[in-house]
Amino acid sequence: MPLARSLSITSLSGLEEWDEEFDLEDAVLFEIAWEVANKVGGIYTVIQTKARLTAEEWGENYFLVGPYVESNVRTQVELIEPTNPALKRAIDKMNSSGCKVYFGRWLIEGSPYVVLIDVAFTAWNLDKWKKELWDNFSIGVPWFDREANDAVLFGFLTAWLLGEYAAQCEEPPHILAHFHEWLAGLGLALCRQRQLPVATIFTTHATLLGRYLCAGSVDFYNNLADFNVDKEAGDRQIYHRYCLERTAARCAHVFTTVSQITAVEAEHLLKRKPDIITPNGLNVKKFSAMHEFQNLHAQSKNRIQEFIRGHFYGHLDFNLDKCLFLFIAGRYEFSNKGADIFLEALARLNYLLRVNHSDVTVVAFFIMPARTNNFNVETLKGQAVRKQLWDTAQTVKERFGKKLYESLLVGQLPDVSKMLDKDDFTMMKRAIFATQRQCQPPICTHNMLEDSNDPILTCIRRIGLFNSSADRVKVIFHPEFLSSTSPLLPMDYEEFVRGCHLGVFPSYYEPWGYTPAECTVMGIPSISTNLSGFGCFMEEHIADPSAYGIYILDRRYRGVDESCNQLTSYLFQFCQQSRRARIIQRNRTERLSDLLDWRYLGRYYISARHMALAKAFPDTYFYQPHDSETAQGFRYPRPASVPPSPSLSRHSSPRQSEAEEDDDRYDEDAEAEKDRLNIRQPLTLPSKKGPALPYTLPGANGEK
Ligand code: G6P
Ligand code: 1S3
Repeated sequence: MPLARSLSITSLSGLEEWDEEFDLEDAVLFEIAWEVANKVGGIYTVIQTKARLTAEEWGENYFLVGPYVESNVRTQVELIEPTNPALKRAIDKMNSSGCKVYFGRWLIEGSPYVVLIDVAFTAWNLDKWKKELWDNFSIGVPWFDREANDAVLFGFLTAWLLGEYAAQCEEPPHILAHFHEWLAGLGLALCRQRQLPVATIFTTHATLLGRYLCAGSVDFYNNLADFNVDKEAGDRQIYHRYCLERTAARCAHVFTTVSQITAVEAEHLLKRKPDIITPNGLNVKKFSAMHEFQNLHAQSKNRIQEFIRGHFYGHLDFNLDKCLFLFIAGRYEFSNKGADIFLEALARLNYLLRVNHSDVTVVAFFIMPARTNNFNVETLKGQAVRKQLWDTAQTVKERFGKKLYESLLVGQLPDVSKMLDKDDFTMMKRAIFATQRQCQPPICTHNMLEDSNDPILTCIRRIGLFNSSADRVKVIFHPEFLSSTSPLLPMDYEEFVRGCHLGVFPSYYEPWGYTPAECTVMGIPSISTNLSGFGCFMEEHIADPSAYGIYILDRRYRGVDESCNQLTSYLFQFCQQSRRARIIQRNRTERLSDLLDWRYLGRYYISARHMALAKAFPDTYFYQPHDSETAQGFRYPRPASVPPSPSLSRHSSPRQSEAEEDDDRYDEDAEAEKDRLNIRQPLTLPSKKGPALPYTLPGANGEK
């Protein structure tokens, strides 16, 4: 009996309702990626956060396919018997033919089913499959490229799984397979070459060549149309990987990417214009109390302040209450992720704060994993010294309290001069002496394996930001992802972000950029760029992004030095805001969460799937192309509390007079309600037929 399923996405604070009637019949969805239950980078976040919505839509007919990695399975997956009879037969057949394929539930929101394939177990097939790859696609994969070898194994195994599943179905099946990134792309090409009854989608989250070219000294965006792609890929020894990626993009029924800017890049580098843009969403957590996220900020900030007390022991000559925490985090690609211009801007900010005699201190964290051999002694010692001071204070407090209590018991006011004795003073003096330090507080929390060549450390040596007393900008490089079990900074990433004041992501190459999106849904302002998918998306949907704490740096039309100056000025402006202004701004930032929720953005994935089914099975499915004339994108108006005058637009982020400084008692609810009402004004909404215009690229040359 065919199942009739369709999805209705309901209104999110002013964003339009969307109802797409599309009978999925008996279709089955496989979503295939190397990062299924296997965290490597951003694709894991896409799949993991989207799972709940996709599982709601597809129910029992949704299967994620990824590699079997024992350590991940032990902590994230409950292995069970396959639920779908045809899939069970397919898996049994593969397992009896020398494969190791597992079935389970991924223990994340939505608890989707996962099929996990042990690629190493089938490595005995590698040479045979490489020959087949050469014979059919003329792609030769060198023996030394381990990642590409894994891609070959994973590709052949996923195509085998889909083919076997199709063979085990009693009725001709309608299979939809969504492949992510080049590592999974070969499975798609094989499905097409073997003419399997599979509708295919390929999503690229970054092009291989784009990432490599940007990391070098190439003027990427001005030369996009002119690159000799084969030569460039060959020069970088990634020609075989590039061929796998390009083949998947060319063969897919529907080709998608995560942003408009990457769509242009894909068109030039992969030679196919994406059919639809599928921006990345998040699972937005809504609190019952409106300002709970503000309380969480205060709690997490306290924990970061504790760490700072230890890290800067002996040099705590700045006011922690006037200290702002900035951070950059992500894959360690020094210039692609903009760590280079962030450092340069910090040096300029340091100068500006000094000459303006600012009482603000900035601590900038760099959270980017590099090769290390553990924490360094000086950093660990800092936390130990802090702990010792705390323990000393507690001991003295207890002794003091006891004497006070005993004095009150006998009806006497205590003689304050006798409350502390010689031993107490000795203990306190010893604790103070322990805070003496001969060196500056460390920049790096770990022992780096390549200390002398490390790009962040080399740059810090050049610009001279050494955490000295005179510096208003301090730098801490934590070359490892954060963890709540760390002995140094025991916080997970989410807690850390909540406790910071501003995320700084001045990327040069960033197809989407989850880091600023994560900041937004936690109500933390961020800086991104108009070369990142996220930055462009926000620019398009918000009338005055900076009023909402979304600062978008111009890296497209300005030179590096100019962008750096702009970044410095954003940072300096941010440092000049009062506490009250920061609180108002955080409220506004958090209000944008709905825009980044999968409940809103998931529709683009839904459209891509419908498009692919209609292309592969035209007799069963019909997809109505969107009316590009009437569809309009949603746009958040500027907040009601921001004056519309252009003369004030420079300071569209809320600023207060000196008199209001530090006064965080104000009517947050009234402020929030005013802005919310403004957001609910009648807007030009996207067509109910499908996604808003900017995400459908008319005239795409998808092949069937
Ligand atoms: C939140 C808390 C306030 C606190 C403020 C600090 O809004 O609810 O109680 O004063 O954070 O803000 P700041 O930007 O100075 O960290
Ligand atoms: C890529 O991961 P990255 O950090 O290497 O995919 C992410 C998910 O689509 C995307 O957010 C990011 O910009 C890309 O670069």
